[in-house]
Amino acid sequence: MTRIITYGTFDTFHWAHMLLLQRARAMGDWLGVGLSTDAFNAIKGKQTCLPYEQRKQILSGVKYVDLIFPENNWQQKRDDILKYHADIFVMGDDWRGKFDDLNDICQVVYLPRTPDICSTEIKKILSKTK
Ligand code: C2G
Repeated sequence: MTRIITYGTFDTFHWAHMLLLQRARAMGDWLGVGLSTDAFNAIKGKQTCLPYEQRKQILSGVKYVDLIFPENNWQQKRDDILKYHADIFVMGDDWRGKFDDLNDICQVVYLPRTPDICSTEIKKILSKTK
C-alpha cells in the first residue's frame, strides 16, 4: 500500500486544489492532507476567507482525501511522514526544492502547479462583489 501525504491551506477550494489532490492520490492508495490551521496561516502571513473547520469540511467531501490532520507549524512534516507511514510527499512545484530534506524518509514529488488560478485571485473577485 503506497501512502501519500501533502499539505496546504486549501482556502476557497478550487480547480487547482482538486487537480493537486487527484494527481497525488493517483500515485498511491491513501492520501493524508495536513491542513493549515488558522494560527499557522497567521504565521505564514496568509489571510483566508474560510476558517479551518469550514476548509476541513470542504476537503472532507473530496473523494481523493482519506485523512485530514492539522498543520500547525513548518517543522511537523518529518514527524507526520513517520506517524502516517507516508511513502511519498507531494506538493505543487511552487514549492520545488523547499522540502527536499525529507527525501531521506520518503520520496519527494513536486507536481506542476496549475496556472491561472489561486485563492488570492478568487478573493479579489469575491471582494469586488461585496
Ligand atoms: N496548487 C497548485 N496550483 C495552484 C494553486 C495551488 O498546484 N494554482 C497547489 C499548491 O502547490 C499546494 C496545494 O495546491 O501543493 C495547496 O495550495 P495552498 O492551499 O495555496 O497551499 P499553501 O498555502 O501554499 O500551503 O507546508 C506547506 C504549506 O501548508 C502549503
